[in-house]
Amino acid sequence: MATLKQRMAELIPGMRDEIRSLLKEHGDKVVSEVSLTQAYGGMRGVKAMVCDTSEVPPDRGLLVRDIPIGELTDRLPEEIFYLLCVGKLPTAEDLEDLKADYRKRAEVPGYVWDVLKAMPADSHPMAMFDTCILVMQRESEFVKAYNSGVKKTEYWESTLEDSLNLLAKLPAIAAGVYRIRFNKGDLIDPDPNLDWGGNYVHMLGIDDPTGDFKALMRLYLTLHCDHEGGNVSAHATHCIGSALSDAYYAVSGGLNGLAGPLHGLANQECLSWVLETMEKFGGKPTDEQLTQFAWDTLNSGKVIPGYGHAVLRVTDPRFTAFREFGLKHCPDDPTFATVSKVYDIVPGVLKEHGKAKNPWPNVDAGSGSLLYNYGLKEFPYYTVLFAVSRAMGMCSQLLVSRAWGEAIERPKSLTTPKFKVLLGV
Ligand code: CMX
Repeated sequence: MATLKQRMAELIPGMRDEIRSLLKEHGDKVVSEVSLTQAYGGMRGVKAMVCDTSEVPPDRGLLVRDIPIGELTDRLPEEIFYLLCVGKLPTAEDLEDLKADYRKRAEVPGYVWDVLKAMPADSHPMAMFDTCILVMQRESEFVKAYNSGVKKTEYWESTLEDSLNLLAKLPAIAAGVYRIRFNKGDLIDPDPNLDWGGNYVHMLGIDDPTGDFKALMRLYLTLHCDHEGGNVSAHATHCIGSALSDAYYAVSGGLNGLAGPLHGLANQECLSWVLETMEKFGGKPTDEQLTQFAWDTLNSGKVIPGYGHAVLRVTDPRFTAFREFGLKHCPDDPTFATVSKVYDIVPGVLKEHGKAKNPWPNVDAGSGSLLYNYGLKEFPYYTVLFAVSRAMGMCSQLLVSRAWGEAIERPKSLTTPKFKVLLGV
């Protein structure tokens, strides 16, 4: 832990100076204009927030600290979190240090299991997961530091403590949600010899004779790590954190946004859509059957899950990474083959439909079929996997914002009559 903290401590003064002088010299320059359509349309494209951990150029997809996500697929999640926070991949020594640090912090307080077991049996796994995070808010080191009056310039240190304490526990909590919610038997103890992602797979308890499921999960945890600052979950985390709420409040709040069907829940919806086509047509549908099914979905006023994106305008490189994994490990699996067929057909249908600005698949289009193939069949659980990974992005963004001392968020809203007055109509 000393290492990640030391590296951040070395970087933060320079980062603060850079932002301070940028604001001093250019603070009144205009970086974005807002149209009425944008004000009513989810602020799409308005450049009004900062995120230094990652970026999503529409024609390239996710860059984590300028590195294309496709070049990071062999990395461990620990390396990704380090990269998000520090801007560079860790050395072998730094990596070992972070792994050991996670191990020390991994024990989940007993009351978390009590709360989980007391929740209604039909609770959504995301509601269970978010509740576990929220209930641990009493552990916050930031709150203790804030109440004891530490200086604003030191807020990031206790935020790092909270982030590490929280992230270290997420694999056990997420695995516990799976086992309790889907009646899989007793909780499985962590294996002190395994890394963060490896332990998650171990504690889920899914049979993995070839080790391919573990490889898939490692890929999954890497690919979902972050996606710049304006998506619902990142923005919600950011907004909550700007009030100096601690990481437990901010991350659980952000994950509640991830649980929406237009965001992270799309992976559950997408697999269910794919399985529906297979059930209806007795296996992999033909081109004509799938085209008709896609049109039926659109004509009933629904979206095709896993397709479209608010920022991306090309096939999501994270979808490509999952597709390459499937082509290598399970090309003949019927669900994966149907996902491939959907990829052949749906972009053409969406183009003809003419509404979606991006007819290409996003990250949620293919991941479910792979999980399903390896025996993780409870698809309401899929967004929890997304959440475990995305918590790394949320924590790193919170940490960086707190380190440079961002202001509380407070954009100005207007009533519809006031907008009319403003526009002179
Ligand atoms: N199927 C049908 N219609 C779609 C569509 C899709 N996959 N994607 C966009 N559209 C529609 C929108 O609903 C919108 O219609 P209205 O004008 O009637 O409201 C129109 O096309 C224009 O939308 P857009 O500007 O292209 O897309 P948005 O930025 O508004 O929305 C997103 C982006 C992701 C919410 C949307 O593409 C969508 O609903 N996709 C399906 C759900 C999904 O896969 N979400 C996961 C995204 C990744 C993630 O966050 O995890």
